Amino acid sequence: MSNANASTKPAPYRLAARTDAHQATIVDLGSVKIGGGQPVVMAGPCSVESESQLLNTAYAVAEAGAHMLRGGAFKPRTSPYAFRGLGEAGLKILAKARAETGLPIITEALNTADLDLVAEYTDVIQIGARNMQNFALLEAAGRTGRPVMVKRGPAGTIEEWLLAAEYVLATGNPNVILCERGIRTFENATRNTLDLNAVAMAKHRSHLPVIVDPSHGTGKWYLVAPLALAGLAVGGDGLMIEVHHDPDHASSDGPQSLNHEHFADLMEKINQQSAQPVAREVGLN
Ligand SMILES: [Mn+2]
Repeated sequence: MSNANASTKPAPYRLAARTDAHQATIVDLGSVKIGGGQPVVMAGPCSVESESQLLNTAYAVAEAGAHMLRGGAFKPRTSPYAFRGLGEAGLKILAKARAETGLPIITEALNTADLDLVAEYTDVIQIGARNMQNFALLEAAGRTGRPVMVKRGPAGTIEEWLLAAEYVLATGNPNVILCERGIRTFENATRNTLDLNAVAMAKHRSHLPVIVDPSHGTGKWYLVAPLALAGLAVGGDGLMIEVHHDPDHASSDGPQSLNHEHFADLMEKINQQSAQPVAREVGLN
């Protein structure tokens, strides 16, 4: 990666920076290794709505070959009147789904007051895009000792995103994952603009694994599959995909959620693409 024109100025995110001595972090969850060379697919509904809803989708994504289960119990919503999650009841449902399917879980902690509770149940703590610069939350998440996934804020630069990861690393917690989920641009045909530059750049600048979220990145279910494949082709270590058994009636993010059948189709395409060495060679892993 060295180049005669490369700047020699040290990166401000000294722990997150890729160096000759620190080439790639693997976050090891036992059965799943994030950053280990095989794409890790985290799939599930935007929100945990009920036990039957979550278990239904958990079994479907496990059957299709997903590696982890996602689902929000504490939901940050643009409107205070929108569905804001089931809270601890939702965490209990996620834990039950993990016990039944064997899939490790990832769920968001919205604030420091909920952090210990979330850490008690989850395998990976998600810091949501709107909290990327909530530095108290980043540090507290780091101190739980659980792996932490830091989503890029919709208006966060790549450097600000890596510095957010640095806050977690600086607590002594090495298990940090980055997630690109789209940024706000002038374009309004899609919900956000999935920044694939940032995926390749984060892999270039940092040793941390990078997950790509084409669901929030596009906001349109029919754009999720092409952007998921593109995210892996540019070097992403995995994907976060929203899946719902009945997207038209989802409590949140239905328009960007795949149904079970479309998710199974996507998993087949991912497996075909990953089996082609050329596709992985363009990555920076
Ligand atoms: Mn969502």
